[in-house]
Amino acid sequence: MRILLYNPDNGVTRNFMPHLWMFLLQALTPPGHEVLLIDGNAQPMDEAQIAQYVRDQNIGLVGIGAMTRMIAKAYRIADAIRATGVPVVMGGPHVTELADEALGRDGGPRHADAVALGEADETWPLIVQDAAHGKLKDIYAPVDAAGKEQKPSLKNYPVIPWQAIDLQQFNLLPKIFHPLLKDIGEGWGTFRIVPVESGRGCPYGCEFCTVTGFFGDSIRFRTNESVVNELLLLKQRARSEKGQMAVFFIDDNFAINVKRTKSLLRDIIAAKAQVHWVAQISANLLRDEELCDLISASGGKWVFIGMESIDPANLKDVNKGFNKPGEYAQVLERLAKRNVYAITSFIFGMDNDTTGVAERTLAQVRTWPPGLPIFGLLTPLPGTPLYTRLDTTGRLTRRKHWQEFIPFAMAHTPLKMTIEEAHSEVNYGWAHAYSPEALTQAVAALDDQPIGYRINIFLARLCFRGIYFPMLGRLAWLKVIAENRRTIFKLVKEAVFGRQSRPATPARKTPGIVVPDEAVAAPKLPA
Ligand code: B12
Ligand code: SF4
Repeated sequence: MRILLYNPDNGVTRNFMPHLWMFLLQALTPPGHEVLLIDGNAQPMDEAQIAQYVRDQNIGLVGIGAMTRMIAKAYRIADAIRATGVPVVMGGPHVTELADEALGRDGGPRHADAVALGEADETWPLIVQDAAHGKLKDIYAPVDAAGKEQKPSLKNYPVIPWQAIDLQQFNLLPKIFHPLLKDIGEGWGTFRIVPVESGRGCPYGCEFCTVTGFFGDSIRFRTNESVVNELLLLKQRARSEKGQMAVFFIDDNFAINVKRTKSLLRDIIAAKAQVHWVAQISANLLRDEELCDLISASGGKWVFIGMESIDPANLKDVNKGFNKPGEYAQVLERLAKRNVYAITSFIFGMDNDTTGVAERTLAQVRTWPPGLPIFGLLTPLPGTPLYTRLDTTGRLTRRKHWQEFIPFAMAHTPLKMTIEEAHSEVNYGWAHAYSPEALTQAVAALDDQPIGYRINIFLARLCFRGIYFPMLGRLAWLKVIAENRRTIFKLVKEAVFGRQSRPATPARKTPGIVVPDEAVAAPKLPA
């Protein structure tokens, strides 16, 4: 049987990284079947195109995975595929929480023939077998013989055959530049960011987060050996195609067990398996100096930190009181000293937020070492304690917000602001952190760093801008390039001719966030 695994596009950004579930299920598919992968973020397709593809390729089963924000698109695609007579199985966090919605048992239309609840590592082979015999069941749950929920162990994690997988759709560099770039340095013909998991689960139970409910509070790890071998395989692949490979450790909290993380990082160093990597780590775990040393020595370049708010009352409200805003600066300094920087994530629209929260947050961020700040709105995802709290207190304004997904739009009313005010705050954050002036400052503030590093930061900022300001299509990119032409010209000149006179190393100030009176007018929030 030919199986298609499909991930719907998010409609805002192109894919910077493929989704792990597709490769994992491909690796777990029993022999005798062929698995094709399409990530809609890299290969956008509408309903008619996907239906045609399924017919042309003689596909016998389609698997679709989606987060809540992509679920409406996922359902439309599923409907189009089912109309061709090919069965669809859906999985992932959204349908796990709302299986009845996907199966049409809530009074709405049916979108899936079957739903895989929770982690599907052990149920997927059974699903494939049942589909091959035309006997798909409605629901597949990860349970043991006694019907008790069973979380898969990661001790026998499958080998994902990275050396053989077609990754063309995930090259972040345009193909036409391959011949030109492949001979530069160690080779830059391709650049890919690949997701790797070293463990699952997070016991912290933040109120807005799906993870504790979905993966459980039992933490499970792969063996160090299996992770190290995967990194070696990725390095080998990058070398063989004269390109670069970076890794995103997608664990929810990569250092949740600090002892084990240190041991993994030591093994990576010992095996010379270092690649540049990024991981999510909560701020409280980054107090450990030795951990930070090992992060840097093992190739760690960026750490994603869910700071959420600079207001302890907000953090307490969402059960994230272990975050201590008073220590954020210290944590970031500790990383920056080792040339590791942070993607700092903030949520606006929390219950104690009032207007001006974006500027108050930026005022703090400006005092920190450079990083990539990102801003979102408190979103009640189905199945989370936050959803239940807002629903039971009658505060949801769009109970099924995912049915007409709007990026960066609230689905409930915050306590101390209006919805519109919360939207303006998030808009203010992005506009002031990613304006051309802000990007110029970001580059200037790193004047003491090598040119390659500054180009890197500039490109990262351009890409991150696209999380909020849609940058799909060439025209949008051309516009951004034109707006930032001065900084681009400066960097290119320096890369080609070298730096003319090196300024005395400036005291590091936080780049990239322009104070209000210098800032460009904030663009309008997308409707
Ligand atoms: C990596 C990641 C990202 C990446 C996504 C890109 C990528 N290429 O992976 C980035 C950093 C960009 C990202 C962004 C966001 N993310 Co995110 N992300 C994750 C993270 C940490 C890991 C995902 C992963 O690969 N997990 C490992 C794999 C193996 O697990 P899995 O995907 O769940 O797959 C298993 C099962 O679900 C199932 N399964 C999944 N799909 C399918 C399909 C079929 C057919 C079957 C049978 C089974 C199946 O089988 C798999 C194996 O067991 C998860 C948390 C987590 N631990 O999963 C959050 C998570 C998925 N993200 C989440 C959210 C909310 C977001 C954002 C909306 C955050 C924001 N406010 O901006 C954005 C939206 C991004 C966008 N523009 O679309 C939520 C989603 C909750 C929900 N109900 O939708 C999660 C669960 C985290 C959370 N805090 O709750 N994210
Ligand atoms: S620390 Fe992160 S992964 Fe863990 S529950 Fe909180 S938000 Fe979710």
